[in-house]
Amino acid sequence: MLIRPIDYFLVVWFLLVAASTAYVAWDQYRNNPEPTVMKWGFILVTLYMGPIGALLYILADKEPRPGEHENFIKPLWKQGVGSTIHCVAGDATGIILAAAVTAMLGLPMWLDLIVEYATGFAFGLFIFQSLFMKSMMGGTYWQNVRNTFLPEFVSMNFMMAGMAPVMSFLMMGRDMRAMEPTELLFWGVMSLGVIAGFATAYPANVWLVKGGLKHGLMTERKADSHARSMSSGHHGGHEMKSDVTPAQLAAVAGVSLLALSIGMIAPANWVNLRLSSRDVGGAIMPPGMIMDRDTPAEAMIDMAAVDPRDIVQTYGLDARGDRELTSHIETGVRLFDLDTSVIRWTILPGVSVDAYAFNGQVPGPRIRFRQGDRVRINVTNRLPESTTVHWHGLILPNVMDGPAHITQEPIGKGGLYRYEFTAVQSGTYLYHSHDHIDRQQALGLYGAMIIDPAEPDPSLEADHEYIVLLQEWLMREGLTYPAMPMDGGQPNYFTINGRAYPATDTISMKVGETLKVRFIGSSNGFIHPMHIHGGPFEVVAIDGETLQSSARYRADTVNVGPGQRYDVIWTARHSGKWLIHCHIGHHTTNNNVETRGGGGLMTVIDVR
Ligand SMILES: [Cu+2]
Repeated sequence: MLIRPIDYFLVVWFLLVAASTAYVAWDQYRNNPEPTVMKWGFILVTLYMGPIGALLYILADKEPRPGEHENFIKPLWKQGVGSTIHCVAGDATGIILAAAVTAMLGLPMWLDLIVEYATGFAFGLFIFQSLFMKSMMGGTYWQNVRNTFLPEFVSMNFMMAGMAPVMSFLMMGRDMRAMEPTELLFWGVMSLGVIAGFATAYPANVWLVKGGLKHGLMTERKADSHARSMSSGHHGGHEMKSDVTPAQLAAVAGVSLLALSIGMIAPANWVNLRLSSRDVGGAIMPPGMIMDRDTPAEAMIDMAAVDPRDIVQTYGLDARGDRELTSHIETGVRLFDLDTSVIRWTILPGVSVDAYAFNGQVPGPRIRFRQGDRVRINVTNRLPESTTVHWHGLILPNVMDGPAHITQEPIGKGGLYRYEFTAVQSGTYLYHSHDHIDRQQALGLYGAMIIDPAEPDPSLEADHEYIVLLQEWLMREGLTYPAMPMDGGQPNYFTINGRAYPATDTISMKVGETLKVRFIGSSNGFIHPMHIHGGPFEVVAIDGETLQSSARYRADTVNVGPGQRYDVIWTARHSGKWLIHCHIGHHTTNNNVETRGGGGLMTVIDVR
């Protein structure tokens, strides 16, 4: 599935690659008078470099008019292209094959690079230089290995000096799908890496050809091929006589080694090359996240985008969260069913987030039962990762409490856990994920749990009741990341009951009526000073605990921190539109935009 703009670009790029490669292959075999090894060199390099490979072929090697190839390829820059093509065809093939294999094996990046260098060098030296060129160079295979070792070493070093940083920075960059050979992005990075490697290896190849240490381009005509009549642009024949001194060669080889070291080692200053595709492959990180050389894989996985490919259902504005969950009684136990899955959830017209959801809704369904009830909740996990559920604030047996690895083994993908307890308290509570809580609750795994008192208390009742479940979201470039108080994790959308203003509910009531608002701190890392316009309310319960009448107090703002609950009773004193909203201005915007007077954590009480 195409999930980022780069994916569309890559589809176009690889169509161009296919067309370019087909053209070069067709033209080489139909028209171009040169040895088979060079035909294959250009075909392979065009496979890696696409239109750029085709461009080099046409400008430097394709016979412009019959009989002109010999003269056409003579300029040194073209000979340099031929020599580099030859090097890249062998080296890059080895590097790309090794990269695909090491990624599948899950080797750390630093080891990948070493294996890739060794494989690339081996492919270039033992196959492309020594084996394929043997017939042209004369001599035995091992003589060829000896003769081509140093030129190949220099060329390979410069090529890897260009290719390695491209791979390190992009594979371990924001979009680590680049580490997975099953992703188009991986092959895109390989393409770009080969282009960079070609550019860094080219100057050295020009020098090697000029010095007679490497072959450039050659002409070989079918009619006289049995006579092995060949001509190389720079030298009269394939017998190369080098005028390079040992000191010159040593100096160039030394610098190539330096370039190689920098290309291989320098990126380790910025990216964590100890990680493998198995650790972080496929993760897409939020823009602005600090990722340095010691950022652990777990930190990256924690903050990574929800993979849109995991979404099982998409919901529009007609779907609501916090719907009361139906239950049935079985042998005296009240049974509820919860399941977790990845959904796409609409928070505003035209704005959808990718969420982790209980029962396909954000917030999860409202679980309501009575003090004294025996309750069993079956939780089935359909997330791509493990989870658990914690019943926040409840007095219950330890094994029913939910913290992963502390009171229970996490519920694996497809697994089920039965939570069962007797409700001894009453009031406003919440339930939420307690496995990878930093990530899962911030992506929507929470819901209200309302326990009605065994003995109704009229002083806690009002004409209307409204539950406010708070959450922050981070949505950028069509991907949803768990919002957290971290660099790169700061939220840009805010919801009450899964909707941002102006898509939030409007509460309708009449002058003189009372409204009980249950504020629930279902938010994961942010405190919201929740304020109601039109005069103070009375705080009647905190964290599910009913306040004695002497302890109740009047206020117009309560700081709702993560996990906290405030039950307040507000009286409609005058008609009009009165706001419930968070008093942090940024939390009443949608992606920093105010629509119809605000956004985010705002809802209207319409009093008539
Ligand atoms: Cu707020």
